[in-house]
Amino acid sequence: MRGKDNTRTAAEVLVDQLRVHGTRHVFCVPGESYLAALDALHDSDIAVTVCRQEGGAAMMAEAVGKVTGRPGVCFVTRGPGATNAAHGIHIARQDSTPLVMFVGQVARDMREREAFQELDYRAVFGAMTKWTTEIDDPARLPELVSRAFHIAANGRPGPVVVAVPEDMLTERVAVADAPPYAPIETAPGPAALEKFAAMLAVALTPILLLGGSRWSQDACDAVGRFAQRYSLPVATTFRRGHLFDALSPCYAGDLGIGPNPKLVERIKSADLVILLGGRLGELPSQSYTLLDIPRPQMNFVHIHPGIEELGRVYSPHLAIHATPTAFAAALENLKFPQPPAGQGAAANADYRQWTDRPTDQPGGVNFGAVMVWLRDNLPPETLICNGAGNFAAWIHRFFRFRRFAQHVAPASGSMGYGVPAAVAMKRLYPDRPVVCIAGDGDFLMNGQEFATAVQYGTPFVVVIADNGLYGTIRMHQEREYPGRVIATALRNPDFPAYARAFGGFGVSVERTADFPAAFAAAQQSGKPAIVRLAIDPEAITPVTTLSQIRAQALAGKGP
Ligand SMILES: Cc1ncc(C[n+]2csc(CCOP(=O)(O)OP(=O)(O)O)c2C)c(N)n1
Ligand SMILES: [Mg+2]
Repeated sequence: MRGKDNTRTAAEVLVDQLRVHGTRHVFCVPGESYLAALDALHDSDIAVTVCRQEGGAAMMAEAVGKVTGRPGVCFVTRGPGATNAAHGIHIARQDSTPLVMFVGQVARDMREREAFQELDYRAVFGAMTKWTTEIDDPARLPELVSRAFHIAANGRPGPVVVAVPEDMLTERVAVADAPPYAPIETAPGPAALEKFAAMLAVALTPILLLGGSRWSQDACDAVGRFAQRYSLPVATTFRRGHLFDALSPCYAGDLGIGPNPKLVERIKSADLVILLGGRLGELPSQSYTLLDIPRPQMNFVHIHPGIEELGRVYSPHLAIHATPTAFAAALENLKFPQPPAGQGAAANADYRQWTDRPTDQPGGVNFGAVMVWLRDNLPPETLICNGAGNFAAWIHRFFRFRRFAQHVAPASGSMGYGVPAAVAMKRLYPDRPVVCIAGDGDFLMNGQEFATAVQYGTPFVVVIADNGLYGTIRMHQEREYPGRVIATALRNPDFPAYARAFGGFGVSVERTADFPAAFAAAQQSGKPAIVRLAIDPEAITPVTTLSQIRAQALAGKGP
């Protein structure tokens, strides 16, 4: 509260800046290092979600940043809190997500003594963030928090860490609020657009790859219209399936782990590859084998909002420094000297053949059939959240994303993301259905946030593909060291009982045919729910079994 002398505590100034910049949600684990900030939140209209582990809190904030394009915000305490939260910071970095994390710091007069839980945040987070700072002077809070939001959200978005010493937060100061930050759009210039149109006009086998952040539903729609107008094949890169309507007649499929070999061939033999928004990192580039480095073998156009990404790995024939939102808007008015040859339908036929029907699988539950049931029965406003593991291969192959930000999952391949993301989505959009799809390993990495879901009465369904394995790693292990199993088997808890112990709903499914009823019961419970699927460990990918991988590896190794 402002005093008669027009002063506020630094903590109040800080929380007022969050409001100015449009923050609606804060995720936290409390600490004595930032009690004053918590107290300032007490009287604000910002919704606070108290979590069970800072990794969960940071991932929730990251998920908010991912779907809104505005910085997600979390608060954590010093040393152990901040290092727990590093998991979410790394995801924001790799996924280009705007995130601002505030860390309580020891009092200013104790610094440099290695006081209780003291860390040098600039040193610890320097390599992981776009910017890390510590605010000593409460009068500079409006300036520096404004800078944090601008840096996190603009160019290639990413994480910012702001340390706030405990004693600084309680100082009183008379200072004016900053104006709200606004996203800065970088638009393509006329010369670049002309060159782009000329390259596309003469291309015989062009393909458009979508990725990265700084998208919106409008931008996705504009790209969709453009692609259809010219029957241009469009693929989405790893974990960015939501950037293109999978029912579009131009959709060429998901370019991530285990993609359709025909899609890989189509890209390799394309005479023009247009990469809009993404970086084409290790996973979508198939371990950097798709495009030659530094000069791709085909004509290559790279459009990215971060100037530092253009020419970083690939030296493009045409580099355009623009946000996907601004570039998509420019596409609406783009005129071609002649329409390019359209192969959208052929690419889409390949995609449909790859994904229409689930593959055969060993065991009672066919996870592909479950995914096909979910895609056919969930309304398009459903948000799908997941972390990492082989189970996600079935999502990428069989689910069909229809809307922007419908898929909330880490391109960084980080386990443990699905449950926190689902909590965050349900806090943000209480009226939208949310489904978390998890592996048994993946789920327990942040399964404690199931308690947060129960605490806030945020019902969503977690579908756990329980194969009793860190399956991804077992798969690699069998390939590299066939038969020499170590550290990849899991003895799991009774997942439905776990759900019930937390105050949720739980059910186990042993046969594919029982899934629809179990899922319906989970939804109808009105509680956070777990549907545990008994997955045969042999069903390691949609196309191969563990035994086949082992046999192939043994055959290849020789005596
Ligand atoms: C935080 C984190 N730790 C470790 C890994 C390495 N890793 C990738 S997948 C995986 C196993 C996933 O197991 P599970 O969730 O059960 O899925 P499955 O592969 O069995 O389907 C591991 C350990 C990772 N990606 N992220
Ligand atoms: Mg598993």
